Amino acid sequence: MHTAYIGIGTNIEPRLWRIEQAIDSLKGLGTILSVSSIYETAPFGYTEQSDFLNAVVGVEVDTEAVDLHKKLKDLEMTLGRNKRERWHEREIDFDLLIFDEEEINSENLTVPHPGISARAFVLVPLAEIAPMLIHPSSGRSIESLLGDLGGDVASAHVYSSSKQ
Ligand code: PH2
Ligand code: MG
Ligand code: MG
Repeated sequence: MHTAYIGIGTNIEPRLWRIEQAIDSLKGLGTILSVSSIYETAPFGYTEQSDFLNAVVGVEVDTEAVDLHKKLKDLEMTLGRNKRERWHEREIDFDLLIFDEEEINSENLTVPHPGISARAFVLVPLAEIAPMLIHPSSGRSIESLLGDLGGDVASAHVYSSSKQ
């Protein structure tokens, strides 16, 4: 068995419905271990777009990371994701953030996800459910990475409790 943390994001209405549907769809991949609250977050990167809803889910799966990544891409299509430019608005986005202690650097997949330590929209929900988790490539806890972000953390606030 493997433990994976998956980031979810959407900034196309109906956002709450989309993110709840996305969280629900992860039940088909394995056992849900933890679900963060849903956060409303300012757009990171390309800022001329609507605010996102983001959450992070911990799951126990019996598939390898590459297969899980493929399943997440398939789920994005099932949930109605349309192709758009990188960084731009999206109906739903799943990101494989962390998979056990694995470090993967292939053409199609980088694990841990390279954006984790710079992004409040990932670290805030991840720290809610797994503050002591060690980020494999840096060897630092999620809580301490979040501490480095300082003021950016204000760009993520709880929008809805997703505890189910
Ligand atoms: N996803 C992006 C780009 N920017 N900003 C926020 N707040 N949340 C996201 O999920 C997000 C983003 C690319 O995947
Ligand atoms: Mg993403
Ligand atoms: Mg993605």
